[in-house]
Parts: sequence; structure tokens; C-alpha cells
Amino acid sequence: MLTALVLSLVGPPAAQAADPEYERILNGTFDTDKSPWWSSGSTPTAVEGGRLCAQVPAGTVNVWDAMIGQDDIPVEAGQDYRLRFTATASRDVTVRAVVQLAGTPQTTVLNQPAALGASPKAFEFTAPSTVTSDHAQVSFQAGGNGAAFTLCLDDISLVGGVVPPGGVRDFGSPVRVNQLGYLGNGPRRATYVTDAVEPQPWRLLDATDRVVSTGVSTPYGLDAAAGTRVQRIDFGRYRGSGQGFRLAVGDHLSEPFDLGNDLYRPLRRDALAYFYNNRSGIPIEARYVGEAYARPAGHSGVAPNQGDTSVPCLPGTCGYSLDVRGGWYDAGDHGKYVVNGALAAWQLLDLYERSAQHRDRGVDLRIPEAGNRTPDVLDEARWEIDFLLRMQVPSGALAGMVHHKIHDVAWTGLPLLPSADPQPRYLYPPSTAATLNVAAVGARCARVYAAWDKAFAARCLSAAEKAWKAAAAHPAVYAPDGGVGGGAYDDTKVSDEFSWAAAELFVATGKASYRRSITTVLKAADGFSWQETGGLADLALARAPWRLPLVDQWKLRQRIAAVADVYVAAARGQGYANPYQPADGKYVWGSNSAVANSALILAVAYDLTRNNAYRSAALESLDYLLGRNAINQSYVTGYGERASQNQHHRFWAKSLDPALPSPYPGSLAGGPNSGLQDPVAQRNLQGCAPATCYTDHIGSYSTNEVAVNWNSALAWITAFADAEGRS
Ligand code: 9MR
Ligand code: 9MR
Repeated sequence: MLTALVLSLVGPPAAQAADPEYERILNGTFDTDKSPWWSSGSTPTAVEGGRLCAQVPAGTVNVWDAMIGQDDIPVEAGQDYRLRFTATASRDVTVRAVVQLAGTPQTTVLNQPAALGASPKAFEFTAPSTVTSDHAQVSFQAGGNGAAFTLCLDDISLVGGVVPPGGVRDFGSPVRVNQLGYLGNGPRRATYVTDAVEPQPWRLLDATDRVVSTGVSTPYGLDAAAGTRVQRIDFGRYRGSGQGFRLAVGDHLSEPFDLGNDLYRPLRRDALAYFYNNRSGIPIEARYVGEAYARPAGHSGVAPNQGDTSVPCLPGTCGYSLDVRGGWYDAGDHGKYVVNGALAAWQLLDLYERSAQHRDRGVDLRIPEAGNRTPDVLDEARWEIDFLLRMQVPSGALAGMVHHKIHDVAWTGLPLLPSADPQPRYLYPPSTAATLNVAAVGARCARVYAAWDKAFAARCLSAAEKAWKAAAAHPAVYAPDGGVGGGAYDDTKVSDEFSWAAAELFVATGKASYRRSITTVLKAADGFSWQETGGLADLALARAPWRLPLVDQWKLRQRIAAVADVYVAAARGQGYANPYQPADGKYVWGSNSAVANSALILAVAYDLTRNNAYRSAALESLDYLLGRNAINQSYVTGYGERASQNQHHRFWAKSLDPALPSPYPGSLAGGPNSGLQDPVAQRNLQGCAPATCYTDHIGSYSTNEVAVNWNSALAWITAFADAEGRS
């Protein structure tokens, strides 16, 4: 044993084959499915007998007109890459095997012919990469070959490079702070990653490196979500303000941060600017967002767009077309989904009402409607609500029901401007969930806009009541899971949507029949999300408690406070003060929105009770989102030294095309997701502790996308923080 060990240490350098060989291809063997391989629209593929077989059409011109590929493969300059695969073709043809950068400047690593026939042939090509990039692509290019044929591929492997998958993750300083900063009248806490068991002395330094406060940290132990041991620091005794502070423990310096009451105002505005930037059907103008972010209108009936001014139903589902222009794009894709858009619009309306009820004037936005007499945030919400109302079935047996979604027939590639999307788009069948979302938001709209635009408010109420009746008549029409070209937003439990809609309609109209249909209460484990809306019934009532008898108002307050107590306990009980603590320990897709929505609930509980623990926990949730977390990451573009800047988005795609912009400042990334539900996450994050399952890579849509319902949550809670800072 000992001898063997010594021998291997002093022996000759390991032979080439003994070096770790890093496989860069995912699923090259097609044992069960073809994910994450894609193919050209003209070239359908399927797994057949453990191989990937493609139907290459006749009559294509260029070799790249019929392709099969895999994206986001890392390559390193100066390293050799060895591509291997086995292939057959139903007739004798030559295809090309290619490794190159997917985006500009499309640098080639290798591009080799492979002559194929009926019997399987194995190929091996090796070539060095001259570039380092995370965006190489392996493709098989079969176009320009005359008549149609079947191409089958198997055992695809690309080996090379010395950087292990995911690289060596470097989270920077072990001193984790809110990289934006801390309010003058809020909690000031940080987390220090260390295996030490004794309390550690810390120093607070100002911008000139002068020590302005000192103390010792409090040992905590293993933070389960982060997978590391931590201690906690409270520097709240220091009440000074200014810019460029750092927290130091020994030689470790945190990222810089500011202290003061005005901190959240710019972020509050930027978080809302997300929505104008993602409007469909209107040009995004430089005078509002700057040259880099300006773009032509998307999906306004101008070629090559095939929507959204007259969109037919998915073939076989109905016989009409609707004008469903406008609204916001859901996320990095160009789909528009009613349940998610409605939740985001609701959150902006609730944000507005919270401000109005607390004499907070809000912020002015740079949008075309600025300067009309309506508050800007309501103008922005209306952009979406107008779209939601267009999705309602106008007549016939399903009149009043609402189409679940509209999106492209197939997923488009990245990058892509909305105005350049050439795909046909379809209306997907109405669902009970979408219908009830419009009932809920329509009712809230009616109440909120009554003071600003009576006609619009009346239109909202009428759509809402029509939707409610239609849903009652069609109570179990579910949107299916899966599908191509758009998100599913599937949901087969709609009792919670019924209850939320009933609550909003009750608050809007005072009708007892609606009140009797409220069947859900806020629960800590559920919070709320696009899929789980039961808790929103209590949040609707909390906005207008005067609708309830006093005893029920008291019960409502108790219920919301009890949920807030659970979130406070979660924040206090974790190393990074996060109110989100999933029971199974796994972080979900969009976990950052669960953090922000929990913070919203804490803030509402604070408004109802004035219990300062709720306010502190709400504000500390922002610390988590802005850098006090397991990976020292600010998940908000433009805010913090280590801020996300490569979120999954088809226009904000600078990492794929330097001519395009990064995400607009104030864009919230989805955040850590234990599920590793995209190829980039699968390639780079294997074995990650839940709170670290995140990568700032444009291809990682399951950890790093943006979305309307996530930015609406950020907008709400930063509006709260801004108002609190000034109060
Ligand atoms: O871009 C799409 C993103 O908005 C979705 O959240 C995600 C999951 O539904 O899908 C993305 O699209 C990818 C598709 O699922 C698979 N092929 C590659 C697409 C672009 O990355
Ligand atoms: O936010 C959605 C998340 O809850 C789901 O788990 C996930 C997979 O279905 O989809 C998320 O929503 C995406 C949608 O399907 C397509 N547009 C982008 C959305 C954010 O990633």
C-alpha cells in the first residue's frame, strides 16, 4: 500500500491517457432521450434504438441548412480537442463534423468531412482550439446533399481542455455583505465563511480604510443550504452613512457597500424599468432607455414577425384569430403567458396600492406615458392588463374564458431580437387557471384604476366578472405539461385560483357571494407563486381589510403574522438570513422570487402589526439577493461588484454577440436551482449545495433567466425598502 503510493508519487509523469479526460458533450449516447441536442427546423430528429436519427430534407442549398447540434461547450485556447462519433446515412453522402463558436466571430476549432453509408462508421478528429470560450458548439451539418436521407448519430464525444467542468469555482471574499448597502434605519448584518469555531474580530472600514467600528462575530456552524460553516456579524451599532465601506475579518475584505437612507431609490426605479424594456408591440426608445437598449417593436404584425396582431389558435383547437398585441415578454423568451403575466401585473398594482396607503409618492419612470395624470407604475401595469383582456375569448361556447398563452411554434435560438422572430405563433387553448387570473387581476384593476380612469376600471370589472362566470361553467380545463416553443405553466389544481379570484372580486364589489367562495388562507410553506395562488386571497383582503367585520380583520392579521413568524424563524435560523427555507432543502427554479415573495409577505405583516422583526427580516431578504449569500453573488444586474450580467435573454445577449447589450440594470436572475434543469447547469454544477446551484451563464435558463414575475417581486420589495429608508 505504502510502496504503491510512493511509487506513484516518484514515478515517471503519468501517461497521456491517465490524465483526467474531461468529456464536454452531454448525452452523446442517446440512451433515453435527445436532450440537449437541437436540430434545424427543417430537420426533425428522434431517438431510434439508442441513436439519434435525423430526417434530412431534400433540396437544401447550404451545408448548414440542415444541422444537428449542441451548444455552450467550453473550449480553451491552446488545448487539443478530440471529437469522436459513429454515424450512418441511408445513402452515400458526405456530412461535416464541426466544432466552432456559436456566436460572433464563429471561430472554428475543427470542420471535417465525414463520408457516410449504410454501415456504421466511427470517426475521430483532433484539433487545437485557438480561443477560450464557454460558447462553442458541436454540430453535424448535412445540408446541400440533394435528395432526402436519414442520418443517424451515436457515441458522440468531445474530450479536451484542462479546466474541469464548471471550472474551479471562486466565490471571492468569505465576508458576505449586501453589495448595494444598508439603510440608516435598518439591520446591518453580514456573514463570514470560516471553519473557525471561536468568535472572530471584525472591523468596519470607511472609504479611506479608517476603522469606524469593531466587534466580534457570532459562531453559527454549518449552513445546510450553502454547505459551508459560517459565522454571523452584526455591525448595526454603527449608524453612520456614506459610500465605499468594507467589512474586514483578518485579511479578508468584503466587497464595498454604501450606508444611508437613499440606497434603494435607483434600484426601485430600475426594477420597474425592466417592464418597459420587455414590452411587446412598441419600439423601445433610446430617449427612455439609452442607445444600447433601444430596439424596434417586436411582434406588431411586421415581417418577419408572424404575430401578434392576428394570431390563430393552435391548429385544430379553434377557428378564429385574435389581436393579442402588447403585453410584456415573459422572460428570456418571447412567449406571453397569462398566468405569469397576471401575477406580475397584480404585483405592480399591489405595489402601487401599498405606496398610496403609506403616503409614498413612488418613482417617476422613463416611459412614453410619463406625464399623463396616471401614476407611471399604473401605466406600466396597464400595458400588460390590456394584453390580458385581449386574450379573453370574445364569443361562442367558451366566451369569457381566457387563452392560456401565446408563443412561437418552436423555441427560437439565442440571440434574437423580438422584431426578428420569424416563427409562426399560436394561441393555446383557454384554461380555467388563466381565466381566473384575469378575474383576479381584472377585479384589482377595477378597484385601483377607479380613481384614474373610470371607463378602463369598468372594462376590467366586466371582464373579471365574465371570466369568473366562465370559469365556474368550465371549472376543470387544465393547461397541459410539456409542449414545445414555450413554457407550459401547467397547473391541475385550480381551487387556489378560484379562491384568489373570489377574494379580489369580493374586495372590488363587496358581494357576499364572492366572499363565500374564498376557500384558502396564506400558508408559510406555499407562500405564493404563478402556480400556487391560494395565499393571494389573504393578501387581497389585507389591502382592503375594511371589507371585513372587525373580528375577521383580527383573524386575518393573526394569520399573516403567523406566516411571517415562520419566515423570521427561517431567516434567524440560517447562516445567510434567508426567509426561504424549503422543507426538502432543495432550491426551486426561480428561488430568488421565493425569497422576494416571502419578503413581500413579511412586509405586509409589518404593515399590519408594526412588529419590527418582520421589517428587519424583509430587509435582510434584500441582503441575500444583493450578495450576502453562499456564492457572494448580487443577483441584480448593475448593483454590486459581483452582479449577474449574463442572464438568459434573447436581446440582452452581449455574451453571445458583443453588439448586443447586457441585461438592463435592475434585472433579477432566477437564482440557485437544485434541479439543474438546463444543459449548462448540468455540465457545470454537478454536486452543488442548493444555495450554490447557480451560474451566471446565458445558457443556464434554469438558474439564470429573468422573468416578469421575478422582477415584479423585486420591484415590490425594493419599493418597500426605499419607502422605509425614508420614513
Ligand atoms: O429560452 C427558453 C427559456 O425561456 C425557457 O425558460 C426554457 C425552458 O422552458 O427553454 C429555453 O429554451 C431552450 C429550450 O428549452 C431547449 N432548446 C434551447 C432553448 C434555448 O436555450
Ligand atoms: O418560473 C417557471 C418555473 O416555476 C418552472 O419550474 C419552469 C419550468 O416549467 O418554468 C419557469 O418559467 C419559464 C417559462 O416556462 C418560460 N419562460 C421563462 C420562464 C422563466 O424561466
